[in-house]
Amino acid sequence: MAKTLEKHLENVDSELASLILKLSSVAKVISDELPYRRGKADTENVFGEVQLVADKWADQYITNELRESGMVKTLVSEEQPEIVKLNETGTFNITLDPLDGSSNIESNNSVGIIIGIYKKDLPAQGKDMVAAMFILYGSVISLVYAVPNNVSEFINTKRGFVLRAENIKIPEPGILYGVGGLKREWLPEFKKYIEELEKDGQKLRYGGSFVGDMNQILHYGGIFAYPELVTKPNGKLRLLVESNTMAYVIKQAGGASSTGKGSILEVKPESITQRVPTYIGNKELIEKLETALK
Ligand code: AHM
Ligand code: MG
Repeated sequence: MAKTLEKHLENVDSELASLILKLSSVAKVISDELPYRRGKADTENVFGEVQLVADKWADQYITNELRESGMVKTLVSEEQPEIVKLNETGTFNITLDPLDGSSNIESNNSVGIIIGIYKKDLPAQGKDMVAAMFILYGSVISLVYAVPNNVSEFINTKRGFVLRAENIKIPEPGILYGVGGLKREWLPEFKKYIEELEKDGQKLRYGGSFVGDMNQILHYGGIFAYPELVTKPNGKLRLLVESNTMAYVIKQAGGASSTGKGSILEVKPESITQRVPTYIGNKELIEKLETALK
């Protein structure tokens, strides 16, 4: 019988294991609540995006659960303008996208939760993360967690989260690409790079949910990008709560990330709301991309 998440976590530091388990139960509650929280809230987040009832509720729910757990010192969330102080004696600092891809709720495509786990004070560099995880609400609920050089995936069953794969490595060669942003706003050299991938037989798959789109890259290989755009030189995705976390997961699976000018994980954050052009995938494709953008 497949190992449960609890059993699997016996291999990691016990405090980290407790935090991941806590987040796994939080994720199930959120999935149970989503059918009832699909409307628009009358507020915007710090990025000027209209919040959904689900975004706000998930953010508050996770924040409260983490506060009560006592394990977390501070939290940076996509839905909150400042660093949130939770517990002075907590071991971890967390970055959170409480409901990524929430514009997919209307059409019932995938959404998820993205969590970066640090011991250093935030904002820190992505390379300082001690672990990362994401939960994907797809045809099943899956949970992926990454610690140095090891990425494991679990699916939610009647027995709770059970192991689907461990020591996951991004397949070589990758077969997919997924790119956000208006195509007419891509830089000409990036357009050319994508045309070359197409010539090599790579197939387009873009779902509009970072967590879902990255999970495809983890399983099939390829490259995901929310690139530099003519009108938005830093693209859309947020360094702390989105790009770093997925860049960390893919790195532990043998892949790489880039802002176009070096690894995302090396960027020194200037603010908690900073955005970065985001390119994540197979190492070879990231190297090719950096050459193409030079
Ligand atoms: P969100 O966290 O508010 O949902 O925004 C981030 C999302 C990502 O999931 C996805 O990669 C991107 O925005 C999609 O943007 P677009 O609608 O421009 O394709
Ligand atoms: Mg997001």
